[in-house]
Amino acid sequence: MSALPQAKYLKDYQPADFTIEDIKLTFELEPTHTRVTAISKVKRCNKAALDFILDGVELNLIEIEIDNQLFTEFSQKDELLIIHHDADEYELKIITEINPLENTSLEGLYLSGGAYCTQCEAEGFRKITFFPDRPDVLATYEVKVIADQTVPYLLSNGNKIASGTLENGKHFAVWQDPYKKPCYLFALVAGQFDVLTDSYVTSSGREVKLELFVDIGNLNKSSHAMASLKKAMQWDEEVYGLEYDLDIYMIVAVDFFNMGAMENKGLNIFNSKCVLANQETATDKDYHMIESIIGHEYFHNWTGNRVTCRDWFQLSLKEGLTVFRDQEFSSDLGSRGINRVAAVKVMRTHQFAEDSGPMAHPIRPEKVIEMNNFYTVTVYDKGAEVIRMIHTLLGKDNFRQGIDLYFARHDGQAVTCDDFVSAMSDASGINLEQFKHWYSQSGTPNLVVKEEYDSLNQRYHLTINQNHPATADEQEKLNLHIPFAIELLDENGDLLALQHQGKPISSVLNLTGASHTFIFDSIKSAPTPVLLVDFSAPCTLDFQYNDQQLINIVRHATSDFSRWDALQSLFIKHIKHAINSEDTQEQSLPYEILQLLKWIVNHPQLDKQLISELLKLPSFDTIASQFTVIPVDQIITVVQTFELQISIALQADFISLYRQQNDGGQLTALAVGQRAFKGMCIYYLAKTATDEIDKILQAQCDSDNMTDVLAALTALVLANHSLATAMLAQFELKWQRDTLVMDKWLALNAMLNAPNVVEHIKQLYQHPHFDIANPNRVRALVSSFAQFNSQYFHAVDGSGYQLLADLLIQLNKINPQNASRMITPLMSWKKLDTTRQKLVKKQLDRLQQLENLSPDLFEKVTNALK
Ligand code: B3K
Ligand code: ZN
Repeated sequence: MSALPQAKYLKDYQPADFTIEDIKLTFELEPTHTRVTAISKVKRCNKAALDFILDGVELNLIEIEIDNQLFTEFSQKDELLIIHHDADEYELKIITEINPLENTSLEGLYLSGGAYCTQCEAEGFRKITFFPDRPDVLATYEVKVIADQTVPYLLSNGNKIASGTLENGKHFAVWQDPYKKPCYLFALVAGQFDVLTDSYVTSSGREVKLELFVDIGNLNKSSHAMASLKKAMQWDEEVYGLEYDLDIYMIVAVDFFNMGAMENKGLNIFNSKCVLANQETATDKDYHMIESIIGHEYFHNWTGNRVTCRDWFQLSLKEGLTVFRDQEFSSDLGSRGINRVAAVKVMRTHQFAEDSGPMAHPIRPEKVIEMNNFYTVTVYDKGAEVIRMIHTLLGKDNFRQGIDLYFARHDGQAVTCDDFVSAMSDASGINLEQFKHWYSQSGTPNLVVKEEYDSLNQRYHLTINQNHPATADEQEKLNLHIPFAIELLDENGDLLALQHQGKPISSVLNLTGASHTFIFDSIKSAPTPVLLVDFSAPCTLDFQYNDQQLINIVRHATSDFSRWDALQSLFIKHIKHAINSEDTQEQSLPYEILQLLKWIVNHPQLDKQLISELLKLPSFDTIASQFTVIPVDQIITVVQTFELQISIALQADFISLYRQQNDGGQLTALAVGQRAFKGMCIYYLAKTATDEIDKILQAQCDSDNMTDVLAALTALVLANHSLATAMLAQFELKWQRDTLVMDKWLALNAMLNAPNVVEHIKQLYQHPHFDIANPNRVRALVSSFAQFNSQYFHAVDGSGYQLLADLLIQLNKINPQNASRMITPLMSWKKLDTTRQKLVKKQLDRLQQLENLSPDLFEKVTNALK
């Protein structure tokens, strides 16, 4: 048996012994035997170091030369090439051969639907050539790509400096990237595409060529991505004074891709799902997602590429910061409240679960087996929350000065999270020493808040305690510096001034100790506190709100986020109450809440998209996170009961309001809001079928707007409506040739609320559209099932868990990275009841016993079973 995968530790970081400052690469592209010639300038950095050690995986080594002489003084061990050579500087030439066609891991150089493409982050460059594959080795690259003329576009990073034809029907292009970069930002693409070209003039007046490469025939779906790119370029100039730095910016959309997109310098590679959109084929959510990912990858040009990570433990340096930047970009362009709601949902649904499960890790992990396992909601989304807290503590202007200082100090370097925090505190003069524990400590702090109103002195006291539950990776925790934003409302919902002893108090309270009492003067009657406004810190909150206080917040709070948050608390409070109570009378939503919902849906001023968010009950996972043992069946029953109640109580409102919406298929914020609102109405309407409602549903299924069609189909599927099967068949017939739309169809099938859904999914493995080697297909079908079909995923015969494990066993061989991401729904098994625990454990045991279990799955399964 091969040795078990080994962990690497942050504490063991050492600077590189040798560096490569310049590399010339030549690729002679052939599907099964691509020849890669790498000529590097090697320099010894550590005089005491003996050998130059390079990484290489699945490479066929052909020849090595040093300073133009054949070189044989090397050895190979595991996945390392060891060069025994005394000189301090030399030219190293390595020729290797690789097989893109057989590369199903989608890491390194592979073929995606006939096009060559690369993915090197985190450690994929070692599948292309031998190299010190670590982010602190920064080099300039010159890349020559040679291929048959049947492959017209030959692309790599930087600017094209030469191209031409060769003998034997071949041609070539040479690219030069003047900016030093780590090898994870290397990219090569070669294939046949349609190209959308455009240009952008930067604030200093330089013209940048923009090129978007899509599969032949897809130009009619490319304009939104291009428009988004230009908006992102402008936003970064306006908000951070950051301009693009090369003469050309290219984006390529490919079908086979492990994640959303990749920020390779000057040549972003995108999952086609995150680029292609038109009104017929993409939903408003897709449009929003595309804009935000295009922005995200563009923003990496500075936060990630110009300043990169010293080592992979520092991943949040670039990812947390860039997610924060893309969230702000979306909020500036669209609705701040809605964007905040979306970000907080990710935190509460996924990040809190990760932090309380077997893979808990700080945003700067200390121990890693497979780096690809750490592109997590913790590193990305909690990382962004940590940056947001710095923004809150420093204020907008200081934050901008901190960013300026960060670039002034570190442009062109590979640095650490500590370097970032130092720039922030040096620029602002604000001490962030205690705050830094957010980087090293995992887990979700729990804040217990108590109030006391002293009517005699008209004083209000708020006592906040911070508690830190132990996590799988760490028992002992430190107190954190927590920015705790509040508002106080009077009984009419008016905002009260915050003051103590005649001085105003900032609405952001600084909690640093285990417990602190804050005192507010001149409060004339017991107020309603709005706590953790805008989710000012990634914490859970315990406060004994009564319904009236929460209703007051929903009706009056200044922040849309806080209104939504209060309504979520109200729902959760009553869901928990219903689950814990024996009395069936208690298992329904109280009349006051139904009245509140009626008031909301009929509100003339509230943004329609916000209304549709407000009306949604919390997700299964959000509710589950409230329990130590997840009452799966009860959650499902109570949610169904409440939704049915809402749909009956508001049926007439939903029908008449539905009929009033007239979005005309536009893309304006107003029209997007109207479609979201209609979607919410029919979601509830589908639960109480009448002839009139059926007609509405049928008509919306026939719409030529994908947002509408998908909303109608989702409503039918989740309500187990008699029209569901026929409408899904109609959809399939219409869209069978559109790959991305067919993924939506797969996902809908996986969500069918029907006892035979597992068998149905197995049959769909044979569908001509399904391809187990394509992550989009696999996730559309199986992850949608695990995430959105809680009832059947958690079926007590274990069939849901087995379906997922069977798939993971296959994916372990084909694409370990994808397998490892898809195992998430099995990870938190210890929170299930004992019957279900046994069923999941059986599947985890099966995985653990696999021969050739990939390091990716090994790390997850081992932790899960600990
Ligand atoms: N940096 C890439 C993610 C790479 C994932 C490697 N498994 C995309 C992004 O965050 O922008
Ligand atoms: Zn990123």
